[in-house]
Amino acid sequence: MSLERTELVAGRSLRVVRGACPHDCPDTCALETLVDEQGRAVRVRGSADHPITRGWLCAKVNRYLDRTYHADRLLYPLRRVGAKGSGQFTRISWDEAIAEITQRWQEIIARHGAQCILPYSYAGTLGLVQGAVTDNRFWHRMGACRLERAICGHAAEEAVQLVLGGRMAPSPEMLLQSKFILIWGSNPASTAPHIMPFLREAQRQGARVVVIDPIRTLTARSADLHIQPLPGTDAALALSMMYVMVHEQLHKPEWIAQHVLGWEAMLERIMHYPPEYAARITGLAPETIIDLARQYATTTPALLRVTDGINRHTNGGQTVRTLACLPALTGQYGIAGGGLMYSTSDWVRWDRAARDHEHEAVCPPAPRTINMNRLGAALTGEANPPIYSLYVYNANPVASAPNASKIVEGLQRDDLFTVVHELFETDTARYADIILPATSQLEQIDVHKPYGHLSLQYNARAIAPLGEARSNWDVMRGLAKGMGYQEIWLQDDAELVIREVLTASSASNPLLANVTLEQLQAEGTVPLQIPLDERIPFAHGRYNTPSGKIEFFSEQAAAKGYDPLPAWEPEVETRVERDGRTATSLAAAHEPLPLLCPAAHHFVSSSFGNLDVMKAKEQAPTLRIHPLDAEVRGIRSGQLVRVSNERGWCHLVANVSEEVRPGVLATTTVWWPRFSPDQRNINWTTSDRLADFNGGSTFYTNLVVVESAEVAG
Ligand SMILES: Nc1nc2c(c(=O)[nH]1)N[C@H]1C(S)=C(S)[C@@H](COP(=O)(O)OP(=O)(O)OC[C@H]3O[C@@H](n4cnc5c(=O)[nH]c(N)nc54)[C@H](O)[C@@H]3O)O[C@H]1N2
Ligand SMILES: Nc1nc2c(c(=O)[nH]1)N[C@H]1C(S)=C(S)[C@@H](COP(=O)(O)OP(=O)(O)OC[C@H]3O[C@@H](n4cnc5c(=O)[nH]c(N)nc54)[C@H](O)[C@@H]3O)O[C@H]1N2
Ligand code: SF4
Ligand SMILES: [Mo]
Repeated sequence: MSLERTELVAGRSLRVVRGACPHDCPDTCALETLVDEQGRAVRVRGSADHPITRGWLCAKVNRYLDRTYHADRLLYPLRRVGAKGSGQFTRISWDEAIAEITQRWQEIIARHGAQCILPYSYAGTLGLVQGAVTDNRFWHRMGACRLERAICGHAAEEAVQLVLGGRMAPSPEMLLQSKFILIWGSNPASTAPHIMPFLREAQRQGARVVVIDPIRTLTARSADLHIQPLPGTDAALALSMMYVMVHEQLHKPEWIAQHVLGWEAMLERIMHYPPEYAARITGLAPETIIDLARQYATTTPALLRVTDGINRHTNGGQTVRTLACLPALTGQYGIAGGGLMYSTSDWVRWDRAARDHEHEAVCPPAPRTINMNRLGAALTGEANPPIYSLYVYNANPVASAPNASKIVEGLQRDDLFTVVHELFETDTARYADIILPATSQLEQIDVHKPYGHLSLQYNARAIAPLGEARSNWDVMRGLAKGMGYQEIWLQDDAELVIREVLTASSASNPLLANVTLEQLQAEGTVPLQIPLDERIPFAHGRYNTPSGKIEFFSEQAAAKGYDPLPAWEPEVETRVERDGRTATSLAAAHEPLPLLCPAAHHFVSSSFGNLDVMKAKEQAPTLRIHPLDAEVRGIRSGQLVRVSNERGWCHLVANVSEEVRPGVLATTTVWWPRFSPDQRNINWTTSDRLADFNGGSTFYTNLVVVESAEVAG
């Protein structure tokens, strides 16, 4: 089959196997793995012929073989022999593991019901089979507790849905058509690196790039202008930009009249945000706001890039909703190089019935749902009846979920039966009763639908599973057998599953027309079938909202109890008063400051956090603090500091730096607790409070006190 080529390297004939990067990253790179005669992968590289990957990989996945062949890979099922969390395990067979797990589950189901079994998973792999299918079929058949997968972009997704009716970002190539690129609370140089060459090229062609971020990120450093507002104030900034546009008549009333619902009501709201007022809230100069509004409104096409970073605040939903309205004021939607670049997820959706089989008569009705942001709370009393078994895969909640001390407390419960399916003995796996070894992406089959561009990517198996590692779906198949579930859709292998979902999905979506498993296997990369004139989102002027228009005013929002209009609300934890009074005053040493904990350049959440080479590049779990704030607290670079609040504390290494604006702190996400001072990371301080929209996470609404650890002891 042409899905495997060979290549002669130093006299050796190596197989070239096509794959997909499985990580939570909008780039979904096309991989090529070179495999030697012994079946060992010797190199992983980016495909040269992929329109976005273009022959290179990021700093993390370039070292994917270090991850795959890491000495710490879990190779066999393990059973706990010491106390929970002690890390003492003994090897068992797969048969023993499956028998023990299914027996415990049968007992729990008989005594308490399947709603007391909670599967917890997120972004280990974004593949169709090893992600979505695994997340649904088996658990629906069991009638297990549902998981609200709200840890990442839930609030933003709902915001974009309310305004535009779907996530229809343009593909990165469209950046080349832009003349003004506004990157707002997004750091693609680290989190979506393959858009950077397009951004550079656009800049060379004369486009202006402006970054709005409280931190001087890698992306901000190469921008033409960097604006640093206080966190959580962006909706006020956007409303004020609209104020300037309206006052200076830079907006397009005819376009708005034709395409927007609720302009009159919105206008009234906008009038509350003159630049002088927004300046006090955002901590910016009024002139900065006026200039930005003028530039944005008078350069066309103007593209606004917003990603999930900015939505992780208690007001994150309304913030993203307000930002999504901005392009409409000057008619940027529907033109090449203009509009909103959030996510491409809704160009194509997998057929849900084929993917999940939730509709099957054998599946019990949906029981309760638990929001993953509340994991710790759920394990320590919030769930009633209690959770008696937790099955973790594709996730590392002790490192990556908020309010981690609660999670650890829950995981120590004697009456909780915890199974963790993992490649490594993570801080979460340490608390397992049974650990199951997982395959890496090179050892499994899958297909990937990206959220940052418009090509499907097949992932062929490049090497045999290491040790006794099994893929997520293969474990589900084994557990289904162990539970006595007979359904064929719980036994199909990965290829059959892909074929079934593709067939059903292409029947209802012309963009997938004629895409077959064979084509994916032969070509690796298969672009969605989008005619040229349909590549510009919303060029037809139709929006998938109830009114068919861009909705500034939203009945749907009102029905959910939200403000029917976009708005700025202060965060729940903040130094910013509604009238902006105290926003920019220097905080006294004992006063708390807002702490941001965005993505690290060399980790993906906690993934890669156990590779020495990545740890070395990230250096240490640092706290960036502005010289003015450091001085008040007597803190110098390199010393250990303690950050704390009512939820918890952790130690970080101070980095006194002008990369953060005064009054704002920053660390990076996330160090493994076990590689951190005191075995705890920043999530010992982050909040499990839910965002304003859709149960979203609020990692970045986090006030902490900072003190020298030498004083605090
Ligand atoms: N290298 C790397 N790549 C990743 C990841 C990773 O961990 N590492 N994670 C992946 C995942 S899971 C996701 S969801 C995406 C996230 O991709 P991004 O959204 O780009 O990532 P973040 O770093 O979370 O946030 C982006 C920026 O938002 C800024 N920000 C936070 N709050 C505010 C605010 O209130 N106002 C403004 N203006 N800016 C704010 C932060 O300072 C940060 O620089 O990246 C993916 N890619
Ligand atoms: N402080 C702070 N915390 C954050 C964030 C933040 O900005 N700040 N960002 C949040 C965001 S945006 C996200 S998306 C979440 C992500 O949270 P998680 O989804 O928990 O991500 P990771 O911590 O990377 O854990 C993924 C785990 O899956 C495992 N894995 C990989 N492939 C497979 C596989 O095929 N099978 C199995 N069984 N396991 C596999 C990996 O080894 C890894 O340990 O983190 C959140 N946490
Ligand atoms: S993490 Fe992102 S940039 Fe890196 S290889 Fe994967 S898809 Fe590409
Ligand atoms: Mo995420």
